[in-house]
Amino acid sequence: MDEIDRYILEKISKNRVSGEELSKLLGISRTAIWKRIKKLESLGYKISHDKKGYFLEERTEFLLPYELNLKTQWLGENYIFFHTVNSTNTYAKENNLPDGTVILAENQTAGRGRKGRKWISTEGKGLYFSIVLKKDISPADLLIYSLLFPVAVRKAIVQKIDLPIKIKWPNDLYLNGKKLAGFLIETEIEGNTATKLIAGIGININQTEKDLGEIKDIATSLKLEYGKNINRKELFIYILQSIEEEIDNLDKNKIIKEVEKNLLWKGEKIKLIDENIEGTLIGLNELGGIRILTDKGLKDFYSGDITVRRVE
Ligand code: BT5
Repeated sequence: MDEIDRYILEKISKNRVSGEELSKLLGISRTAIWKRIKKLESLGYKISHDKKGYFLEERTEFLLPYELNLKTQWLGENYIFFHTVNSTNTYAKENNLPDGTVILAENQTAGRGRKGRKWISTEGKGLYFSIVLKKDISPADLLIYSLLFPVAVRKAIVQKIDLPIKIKWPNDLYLNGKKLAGFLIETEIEGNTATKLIAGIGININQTEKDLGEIKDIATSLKLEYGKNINRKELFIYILQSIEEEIDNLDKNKIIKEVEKNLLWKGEKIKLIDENIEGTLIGLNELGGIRILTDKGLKDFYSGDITVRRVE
């Protein structure tokens, strides 16, 4: 989208304007105008055309940079939009991007979960994005950073829509027993310190059961639970604000408290698949690890790769 596209959009959003008039105003051919209209349509703008000319009926649903009025200071100052990409995390990994970069895609062809698992992205229905942080993060703070993202995303959503969203340690969001959002935290380590952190965030927003397909029994969306379509642009702007705020005022104890307060399966019997441990989920310890009461006593776990499963 360049200045000419934006000029056309501006014109046809107020009045119906003919191709001839646009062509005169811009000093380009009518064919060039037509091509640009087609391009705008491919970006999701709904444009009608009759004898009198073109008219913008509806703006695009897609989160194009031009459509977003971000309220953040530094997060998303560099904002990269894709209609389709393999994975926003892979893009962030393979490119040297400045601190605070946000990459968003409407569709991912190879969305990733943890440990080679897949993340399913339905075009235009969710929020799939990655955040690049370029700062030195000590090993002790890494867990806090990975808890920060679900805490901030949860906060932003519940402030807009009152829903009982829970945090499944270390970093999934659950709603009414199903997965609403997943987080993939990847780091580049030098020596003992992380120098680059990529937080990949996938949130189901307007998916129907049909959109979720094979995962409909384990996954849900805000629309499915709330019963209404959600304005993704507004919510995304709010989520970035919430994440920026949480990073700017990084408070380890507050983050741990927030997770503890909204912890999924707290007090219930759970299983750590990888560790082959079963016990009662007590809560979080002062470092952000989870505390489990097993038959051998209290045990704490820290690794972000642990998968918690409830024992039925
Ligand atoms: C995650 O992994 O939950 C991390 C997901 C991170 C996705 C974002 S999207 C933007 C960025 N770019 C990427 O390529 N990834 C990040 P994990 O905890 O391993 O969970 C993966 C499991 O969640 C899968 O095996 C499925 O069972 C389930 N799943 C897949 N897609 C889902 C969806 N859309 N909603 C809910 N559950 C899903």
